[in-house]
Amino acid sequence: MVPHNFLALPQEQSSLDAAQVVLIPVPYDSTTSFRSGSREGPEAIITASYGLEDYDFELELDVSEIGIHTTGALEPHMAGPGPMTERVRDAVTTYLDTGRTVGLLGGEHSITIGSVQAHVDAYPSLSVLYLDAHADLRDEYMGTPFGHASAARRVYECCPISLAGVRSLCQEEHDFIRKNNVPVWYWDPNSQRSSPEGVLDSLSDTVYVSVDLDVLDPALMPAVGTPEPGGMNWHQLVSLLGKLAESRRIVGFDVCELAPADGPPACSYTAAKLVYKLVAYACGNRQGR
Ligand SMILES: [Mn+2]
Repeated sequence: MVPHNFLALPQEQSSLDAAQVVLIPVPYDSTTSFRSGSREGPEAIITASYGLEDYDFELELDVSEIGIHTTGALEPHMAGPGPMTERVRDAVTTYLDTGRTVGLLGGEHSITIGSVQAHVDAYPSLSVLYLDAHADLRDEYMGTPFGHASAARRVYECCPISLAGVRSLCQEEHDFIRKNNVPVWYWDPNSQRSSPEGVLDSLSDTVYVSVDLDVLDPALMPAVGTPEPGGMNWHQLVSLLGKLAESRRIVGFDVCELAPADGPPACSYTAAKLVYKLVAYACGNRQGR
């Protein structure tokens, strides 16, 4: 029988004792506005990961040797997004306290809030690289301040945040960015408004990476709740993360918003590969690379 965990690893590489990285599946999509379905994301990522090669050709590293423990799925809190944020924060804190690197498998993007809160407690100098087609800077949306459209705004309140890949904004968000000088790399290849260097330079040495898969172009990643045309391609995303890992320590991450029913199976595989890359960039250095 195939072990049911990320990369289908044997016990020697997937037990908590053996693992440097803990992945927490968070099948939650209560506040998604346009299309739901990201509650199916974590399971699709884990299943797709069975087909990944353990060896990473780019990094010349066997990612399975890092040791990856996949926890049981975090149960959605039915009292609403506020209590759910607390639940995520508590779960992440539990594993940070054991010295592990924690990654979340989403689930909608609101799960980032509790995870970043937990990481700020553990790493007071944390900053966040937030990759998303949308700015997610609304103070509240549809009656809650803890929804997916406000995730970056709540993060901004607890540590410095830099956005990349943004190509859709409301007026309130655009004003907020200008007023507060939030570093943003707008995804508009013809624009002189911003650059990747500006965004990377603005980050502290200890970085949490949050990925909304809609940062990718919908031709590559249609399986998201709010697809937005004209996004990054795979190599642009991965090389940005690679550049980040060269100069900063990635201490935690999440990959959110995969709604597998909205796209072909390749999307789940792409999401799984991104998780795998983040595991490698976060912990690969400690393997003596
Ligand atoms: Mn988002």
